[in-house]
Parts: sequence; structure tokens; C-alpha cells
Amino acid sequence: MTEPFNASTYLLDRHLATGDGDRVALTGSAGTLTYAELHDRTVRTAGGLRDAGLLPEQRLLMVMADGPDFVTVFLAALRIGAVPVPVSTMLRADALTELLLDSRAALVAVTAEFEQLAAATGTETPIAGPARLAELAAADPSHTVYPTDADSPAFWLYTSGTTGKPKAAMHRHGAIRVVCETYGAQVLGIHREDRCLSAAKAFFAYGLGNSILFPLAVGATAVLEPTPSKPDTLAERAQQFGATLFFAGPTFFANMLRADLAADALAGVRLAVSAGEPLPAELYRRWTTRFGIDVIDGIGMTEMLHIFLSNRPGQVRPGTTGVAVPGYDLRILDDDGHDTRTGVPGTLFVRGDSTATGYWARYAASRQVFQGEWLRTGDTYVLDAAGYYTCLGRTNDMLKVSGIWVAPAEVEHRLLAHPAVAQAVVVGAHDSDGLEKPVAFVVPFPDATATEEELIDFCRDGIESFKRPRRVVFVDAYPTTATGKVRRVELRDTARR
Ligand code: 3SK
Repeated sequence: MTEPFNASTYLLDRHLATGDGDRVALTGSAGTLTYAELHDRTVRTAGGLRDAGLLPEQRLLMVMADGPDFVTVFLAALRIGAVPVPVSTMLRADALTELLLDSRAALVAVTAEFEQLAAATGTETPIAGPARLAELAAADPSHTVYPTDADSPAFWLYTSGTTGKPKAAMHRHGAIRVVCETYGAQVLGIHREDRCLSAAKAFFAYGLGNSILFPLAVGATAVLEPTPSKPDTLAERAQQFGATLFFAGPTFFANMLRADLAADALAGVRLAVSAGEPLPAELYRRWTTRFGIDVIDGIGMTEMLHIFLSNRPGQVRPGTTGVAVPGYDLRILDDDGHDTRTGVPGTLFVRGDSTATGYWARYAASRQVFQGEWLRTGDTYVLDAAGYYTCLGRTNDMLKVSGIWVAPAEVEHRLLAHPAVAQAVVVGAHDSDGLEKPVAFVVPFPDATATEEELIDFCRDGIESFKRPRRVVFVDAYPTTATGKVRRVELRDTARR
């Protein structure tokens, strides 16, 4: 017989059993809840949702800002065996309608900011807005936990990569324990005195781990911010609520450097984490020099729930993504499916127990990505002699220039070494001969005066000449996905026009 396991009781009830009910579970501008208060709200909401007719395995779509209501609804749904599906709070009504149809959600939970948006979908699915959520949180408590085990369906997260149709990665209850006990415990070394603040919101796998799973698993505190993440607001919250772990992505770190923040703006933070995209070595250097806090770069995927390859605190090799997280195995395969040698790039595959069980109702995509025990990441990586992994870009982002593969990351890295360059993204576009050549989109530092020619010459001097961008386009910001990743596909379209 399989052992009972429910992720909601794993994250909550253990702290009450050890007498830690008075510790602060959640804090931030939307309010503070102790573990006992969060538990009470969760068991009431669980009872309320069950009474409202939500059945085990039925989906509950969540369009919710980060805050106590998000956490309560997520945990309550897990508790009754239903499947919470947090979705991006940046969706337009048509995109939200698509997810409602795809997920066949039985209920939609929304915070005040998204009530109108949900109504605009014209959905017949019942919508639980703030008033209804408050009623549920005051329902009679129900202490019955649906008999899930580690393999029971737990929650879904939609992903589309940077292109393509959104697909729901289906996660099991056991995956939550896996990421908490591997990356959370063994890489972050998270402990009960930590306070986690994340620029990535909780509807995103990265934010979900940072803001809910890791802190609650150890009785620590999540600092939640419902408003969109901005450098000055988060720096203020970090001070106000005593953040010790700070999570963001490279674009956010770059924006922090451009914002008018004091050098001690993050005093009290013991470690910063970067994920979402590779953190260029130069950006690492600038950020750590300015704020005096180490940043560990890692890579995760929605399909793996969280980070499986990461640098370690105190052992960072800037520009690399580090080494496998304990509990995960990695392979780099060439186009024929053979393991590559050290120094030879290929596609990264990963194996570990937090892998999603597949994509909901997407047979072909599931077969392509979930290959037996292994998951194909779609990222091109190379392993160096010291055992560190470096990302060279998405497998389909690689450029072939003059018959030779060029990793956009290498050209971006060179551009970032120029003092005028705050951010750089390189994509391929055809020249007047129809040949693919690198084109750079550069965000300059305020007041910088570098010209296109100067940056091209700078690359010609620092990397093999054929890799230099043939054009440099200056931009204020990049188009990004809902989760903050640069939409290279859009830049490619712009470059090709
Ligand atoms: O994009 C990432 O690197 C990431 C990190 C953690 C969890 C999920 C994702 C997609």
C-alpha cells in the first residue's frame, strides 16, 4: 500500500505539531499570518471549497496576486485533492479563456485586481472573487484530508517556453517534497530564520518554490508583494520585512543596477538567486560589486518544478550555471543521441523525481519532452573540465554563421563587457545575401554615448570576428514573456523586417 502524503499537510501541519504555530508564515504589504492562522484559514477554505462542490482532481484556476489568499487557496485545494492551477496575472482575456477551456476548470479564484478580467472571458465557470473567498475562509473548518499519496495529481502550471501554445505541466504531491529537500535544503540551505522575497511571482514555478514551498517546508517566512515587481518597491520591502533570501532573474538584476538604489539597499539579504535565463558573468560582477551580496545562478524548468542545476553559495563560477543539484542527473547529448565529450556542446537532458508526469492533453509535445526517465530541456549546454555547465542558449536559438555554430550568449557576454551596455540580446537575421548573421539588441546605460560602429568594433576585437553583430539596435527594454523571459522570437522578427 502506498504511504499517504499530502503536500498541504507537509507544508503546514508539521509546524503546528512541533509547537511552531506562533511563528510567522507569511508577511508583506498584504498582511501577516502565523502558521496557526494560515492553517486555520486553509482548513476552513478547504471545507468551503468542498461544500461548494469542488471535487478531487477537478481544476481550480487561480488568477491571483501574491498574498495570503493565494497561499490559502493553493493549499486548501491540495488538501481536498483538487488541482490548483495558478496562471499568469498578465494574461489578456482571450488568453485566459484559452486556459479555462484547456484546463476544463470547475472554478476560478481571483483577487480583486483580476475580477474584471475573469468576467471579460464570458466564462460560465463559477468565479470566486474576494467576497466569496472571504466567505470560504470563514467556513466551518474541515480537518479531513483527501487520501492522496506522493503520486496523486497535485497542481498544474502552464508553460509555453518562449514560443508556442501553452501546455499544462502536471505535478504530483511528491514533487513538492522533492524540490524542498533537494534545492531548498541542500543548495539554498534554507532554515527557519530565513525570510524569502521573490521578484518572480508565485504563479510561475520559480516564484512558487521561492515564495511558498521552500519557506513553508522549513517553518521560515515568505514576504509576499501583490503589486508588480519593481526594483525600488522590492528593495523597500526587503528592508521593511527583513528579507534574507532574494530571488529574481537577470533582467530584474539589470534593472536594479539601473535604478537609483543605495549600495546597502539589500542589507540583511544573505544570498541572492538568479534563474529564468543565464546570468552573464559581467552582470554577476556588476551586481555583486554594487550590492555586496553573492548571487547563485541556476536553471530550472516548469516541467521540473524548480532548479536542478545551480552554482553553490561561495563557489560561484560566474557565467556558468554550476553543477547538478543533489538528486538530479544531467546528460548532454548530440543530435544522434550520444553523450558529448567535455567541451563539446549538445542538448541538456535532466532526470530527477520532481519531473512533471506530462503535459495535460498534449500527446506529441509530451513525447518530445518527457523521454522515459529523462527530460529534454531544449537548452544547449557545454560541460567544462572542472565539471561546470555553461548555457549556450536555447537549442533553437543557436546561429550558424559562415557554416559555424555561434552561441548568442558568447556575443552577448562580449557586448556586456562594454561600459555603455546595460543589457544585450543577440539573435540571428538574414543579411542582404540571405545569410544568417548576428544582430544585437542593446539596452544602453542612461547617458551612455556608444555608437553602433563602436560596439561592433568592440566585438571584432574581443571575439572571433565572424561572431560580431552586423547590426546593433538600441532599445529601452525587451519584449518579455509573462514570466519575464526575453521574447527572442519577437526580436528575431524585428531584426528580419
Ligand atoms: O526558468 C527557470 O530557470 C526556472 C527556475 C525555477 C523554476 C522554474 C523555472 C522555469
